[in-house]
Amino acid sequence: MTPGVGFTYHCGVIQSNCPVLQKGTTSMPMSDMTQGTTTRSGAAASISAGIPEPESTEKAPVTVVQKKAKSGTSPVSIFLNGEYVDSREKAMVPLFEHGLLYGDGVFEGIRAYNGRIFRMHDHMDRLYHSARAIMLEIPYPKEELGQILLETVRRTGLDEAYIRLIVSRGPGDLGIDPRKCPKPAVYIIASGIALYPKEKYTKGLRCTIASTRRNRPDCLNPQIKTLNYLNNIMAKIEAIQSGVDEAIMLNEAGCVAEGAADNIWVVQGGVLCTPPTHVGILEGITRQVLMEICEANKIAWREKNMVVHDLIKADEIFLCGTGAELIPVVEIDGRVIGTGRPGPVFARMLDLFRERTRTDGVPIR
Ligand code: PXG
Repeated sequence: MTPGVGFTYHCGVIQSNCPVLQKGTTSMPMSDMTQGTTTRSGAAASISAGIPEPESTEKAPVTVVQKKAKSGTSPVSIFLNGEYVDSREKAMVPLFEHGLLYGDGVFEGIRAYNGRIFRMHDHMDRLYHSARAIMLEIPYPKEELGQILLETVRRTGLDEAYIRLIVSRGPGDLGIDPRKCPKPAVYIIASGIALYPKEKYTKGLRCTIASTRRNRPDCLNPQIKTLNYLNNIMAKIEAIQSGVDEAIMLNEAGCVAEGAADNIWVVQGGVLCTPPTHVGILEGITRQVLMEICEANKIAWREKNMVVHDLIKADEIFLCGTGAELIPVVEIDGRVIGTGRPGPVFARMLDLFRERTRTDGVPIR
């Protein structure tokens, strides 16, 4: 273990928070499970019996809206491996699909703002790089897949949308051998998105440090955006079981890596710090956009190796990702971060980010 970045830096509550070490939390009436995740006592629902529902998707996200829809009730458009489908019910994938059987595939989560696909080329590049890493040949040239993506979103009629682009190994035999899958499959879903509830953006998230460590790059490199999200989901389950909103993950050496599905930024004395890629994180596109915003606005930033104590000492912390956008963190394992309220650096970065999303991107129509 790297000297100075081991468990000794940990704030000491991980083990007690670890759901897999807890006993007696395996059953809960369904009525209690709908209480949400706002209190520690109310969140001890069993994983096997069902994870408490996220808070209502009826609450609007923070983004400026034009034609926007809520997840579940929103128009949906699907590209199902060659044909366009306009309902969830009609969109079926084969049971022998290796994306389902083994998580063998890659994906992107993309957003459209104001009638434009935000950072579309970055997402396409990352998708093709991920596919190359797992030796999966995407059955379309990048330009053509981009056109299919745009057409799928166009068909929703939405100006603000969430897009899931999936390329899987495709149908094959039982058994992991990818050679048994003759044709990779492409699926695209364009619809609305359920974000964190609105008040989380103004009040901030309560987080836990997950005892589940981020995948080691020499086991499954977090830079590859694969369909295999169980590492992250295990961390998310820990957050749910601890009654908080989100999990922060460390790498195997105890360095701060990222959120369960977001990158992390830590404000230290006015400088924005984020872990470097080699710690073992997804090289997030929102993270990249924030670096560009810092450069353009002469805001001090750096990539920095951090441990849990750096989080506890931080002036501000926030997470960023395509789904969550920018969201503040105000508590970690019971420790108040900064003032306990979203800070001025977060507010400024959110403003600058929103400004970019209004104008940046590939037009849908
Ligand atoms: N780290 C991880 C592990 C992610 O999964 C990010 C960082 C942020 O990357 P982008 O490129 O989006 O800035 C992600 C991506 C969801 C969901 O439903 C979120 C992601 C992926 C899949 C689903 O919230 N985040």
